[in-house]
Amino acid sequence: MTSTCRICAGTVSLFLDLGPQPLSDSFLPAGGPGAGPAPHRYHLLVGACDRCHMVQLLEEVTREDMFNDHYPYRTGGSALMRGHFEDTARELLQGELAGGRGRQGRDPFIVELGCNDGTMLKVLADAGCRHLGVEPSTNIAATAVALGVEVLPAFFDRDTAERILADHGPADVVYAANTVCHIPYLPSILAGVRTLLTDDGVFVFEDPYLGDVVEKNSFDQIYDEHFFLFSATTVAEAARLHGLELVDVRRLPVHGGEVRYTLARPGARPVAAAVADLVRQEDERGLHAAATLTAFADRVRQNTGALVALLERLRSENARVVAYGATAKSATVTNFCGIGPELVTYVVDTTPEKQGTLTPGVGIPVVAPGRFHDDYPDYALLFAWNHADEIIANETAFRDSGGRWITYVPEVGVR
Ligand code: DWN
Ligand code: SAH
Ligand code: ZN
Repeated sequence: MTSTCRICAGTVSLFLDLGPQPLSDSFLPAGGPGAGPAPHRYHLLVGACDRCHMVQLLEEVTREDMFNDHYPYRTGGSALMRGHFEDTARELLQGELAGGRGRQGRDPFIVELGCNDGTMLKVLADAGCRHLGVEPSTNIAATAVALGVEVLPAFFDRDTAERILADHGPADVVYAANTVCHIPYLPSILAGVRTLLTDDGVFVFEDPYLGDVVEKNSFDQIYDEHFFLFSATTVAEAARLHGLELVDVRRLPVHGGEVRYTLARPGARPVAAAVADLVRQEDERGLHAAATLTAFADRVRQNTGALVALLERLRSENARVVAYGATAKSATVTNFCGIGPELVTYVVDTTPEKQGTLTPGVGIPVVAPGRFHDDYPDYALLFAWNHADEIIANETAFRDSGGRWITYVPEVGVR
């Protein structure tokens, strides 16, 4: 099975079939008319381009079906991510957005794509920095606005960039976290960035790193919203094909391992040695070799098989098993493995919008942490494995009561 590459029009060949899936963030109310878990809607097929090597989905979900007036994810739901974005904002304020000589006295301007609840831009707004968030999920955008962040409720693309340029002038920085990989029409984003950036401006974005996903077997980073899985090799090529240059990369520990990419106009910035270093590392480990991706797909099937076997054994022993973190990622795991309420009684989540709903597809009830605290189960399957340190530190009484965490990244284990 193949599709056409969104970056270079080469042929994308399938290497991993994760089956029919619901939209990963389509939580539906547990009661009332039309209630029930969101049905399967698309086929989660993962492939790589034979020409530019970009890893991408073969089937796209319409953007308005994913990002709308009831998008449930809030960046600020994790202390780790709040800290990460506060650090990012401060680093930008001291670096690219510092006024004065480097900017020839201009009043610096930053545009954030997918600003979500404003966690990052609030720091810049409080510092008096000229900014604009672009956020199509209007319910979450309203939270950012309430914090004093300026938001354009729209999908960023080439046309939106023209509007922003006309209304605000050019941007010194376009920044995006966990957003660029969500956008199948990436060439339009890169065209928009070329429209919007000053001559020496930068496009900085961070997304889950293919290198970490393969190494840690974190296959649940793949779902409808994550259309691309980037590497230094493929981002460098995408930039080159679409009139920009990859000038820096930095690995980040958040969300199980990401890379922050910096793009600029060709020749406008020196290219950091880190770019060639990471590309060389990817070459040396054969990250884009067909054999590597096939071996990854084999490991996904093995590990998911081991997870289902463990949950079935625990059920046969009458152990009480729940899950923790109603993540978008977990839609991939539960629907691929067929893990429903018969194996996992409920899933705990702190997000008010998710509580009282059923998880997409398999329909596991989402409950507030109180239910967990009132009557600790025997096991909790950690869907929010990327927040393990924070969650386990906050839930020490669960372990003290004899409870155990089940993890499946990088391997299935009980701790
Ligand atoms: O890329 C994306 C990332 C940034 O966020 C989006 N496409 C969608 C979303 O993905 P996710 O849902 O897999 O993200 P998280 O950050 O792994 O979600 C954590 C979930 O766990 C949230 O629903 C909040 C919840 N949580 C909790 O209940 N207790 C989180 C923490 C830290 C906690 O202590
Ligand atoms: N930046 C935040 C949110 C990531 S979730 C963080 O890292 O936590 C992805 C966000 O991208 C959602 O809020 C979604 O509404 C937004 N998004 C999706 N397509 C977009 C587009 N074309 N332009 C701007 N934002 C977009
Ligand atoms: Zn390609």
